[in-house]
Amino acid sequence: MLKRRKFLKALGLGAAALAAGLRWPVKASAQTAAIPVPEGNRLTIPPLLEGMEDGPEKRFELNLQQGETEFFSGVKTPTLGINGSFLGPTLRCSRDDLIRLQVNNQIGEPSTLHWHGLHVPARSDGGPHQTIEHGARWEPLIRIMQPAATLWYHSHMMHKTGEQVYKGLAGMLILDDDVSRSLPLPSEYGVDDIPVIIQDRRFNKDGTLAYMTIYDDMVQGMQGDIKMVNGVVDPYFVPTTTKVRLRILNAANSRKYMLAFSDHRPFQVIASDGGLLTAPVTMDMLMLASGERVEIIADFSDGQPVTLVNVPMVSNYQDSPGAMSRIMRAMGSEGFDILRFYPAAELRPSQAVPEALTTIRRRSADEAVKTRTFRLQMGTGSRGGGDRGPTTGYRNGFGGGHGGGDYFINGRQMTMDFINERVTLGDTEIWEVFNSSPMPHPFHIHSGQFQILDRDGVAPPPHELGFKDTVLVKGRETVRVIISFTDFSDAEHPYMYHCHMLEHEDRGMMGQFLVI
Ligand SMILES: [Cu+2]
Repeated sequence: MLKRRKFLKALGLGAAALAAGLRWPVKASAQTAAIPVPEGNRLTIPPLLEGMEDGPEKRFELNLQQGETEFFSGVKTPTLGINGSFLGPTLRCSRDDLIRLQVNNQIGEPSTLHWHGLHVPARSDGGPHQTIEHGARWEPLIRIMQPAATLWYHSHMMHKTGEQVYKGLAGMLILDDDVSRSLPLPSEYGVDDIPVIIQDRRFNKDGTLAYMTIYDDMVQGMQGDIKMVNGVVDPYFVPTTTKVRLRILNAANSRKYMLAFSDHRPFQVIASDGGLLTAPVTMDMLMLASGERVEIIADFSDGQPVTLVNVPMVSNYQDSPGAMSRIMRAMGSEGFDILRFYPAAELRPSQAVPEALTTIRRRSADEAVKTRTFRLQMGTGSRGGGDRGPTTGYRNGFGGGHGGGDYFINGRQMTMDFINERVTLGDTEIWEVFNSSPMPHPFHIHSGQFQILDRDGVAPPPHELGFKDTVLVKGRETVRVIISFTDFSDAEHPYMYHCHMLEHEDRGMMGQFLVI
């Protein structure tokens, strides 16, 4: 039996913290009132895999496997993992490295492994066309050609990405370079340089993971009541240094997180998806959508316990009959704890965060030779009509409105045999992404990193001025990004672009492009 009490406790803690005005209630013990007793489960750090030197190559052995994971003590949940039962090791390598990734599939069904954010030839990208059958091995050889960054890897199996990632096929990929190594940033993995992989899950009463069991899952993607970091439910971390670098990855299937510390303490954002920003940006709240990463420096020098929380947001979506209004009004409205910090009694002093981090040349719109437009569409029912497609609405039993259950880009759903766009090698282009639906969609482009030009004509905020591979496009918003297709020509293997809410991707909100 699942320990229901534990579930409720995990939720109750969040509610309590928020009721107290986003302040973590310090727990007093009988002996020393000042020292709080850690509650919950110690955060586990994914093992670090730096590759086996093999001549000019570094070899990484990655086994996709089935397993069982004890998210709750005494309850075994069937899961998938890479070299383990749930999630995978953190892969770490450097610019100019030649890495050989030996991926073996033992999960009992076909899968793929995509290197999210990595600038690689399309045939090595691990997208839906690089299927690895059960029992087979896939072995791309990749030259690292980009700056230091926090990237990740995950299943990208056609129609099954959501389910396979949900079960555990994901992990972090860290790139270093001379710039990142020269900076006095916290960089001791697992000590003051911490992967924070945020996900949420829902469980059945028998302890199995619940996937796509209610109507809302299809509309807003999978969202769970149980929040976890690095696969640990109700986690805490004990900082031993005054500053800690958190490499935060939103690896949730669809949930967006509005991140903040429970006492509103500021933090410094030092990197976005594609690597370091030019300078740290001080913030106290930050939105991270599925697929996005951010590196922040958190300061624990006051020795006080504090919690990384999700801040509840109040929706201004119109209150009207129908599922879309209900879902939109509820979306993001729940506050909860993500990761609690209990600083050690003695903290080793960290160096000050440098005022300058790296150099980034901002591109201007007039460098682009072409603008492509992408219209993100949620299927509507037969009441809607228009360009929303034939497979939605009443006929599928999902009613009308925007929540038809199928998703489109420019009126098409992704099919494996249709190339949507053809790009000329060497070109710089503007991709203008318009979200015709009320729901925000994180838009991800494979092949490399881009820069955000503007949102509805307005320049992005400072923490979005660096390189990105995933950008949140809010309801009815138009986001323009500028991207160069510099290196890999291939007339046969396409790259993908898609919504990173994985259930939207699996249900059609994806397309393919060739670079020729
Ligand atoms: Cu979407």
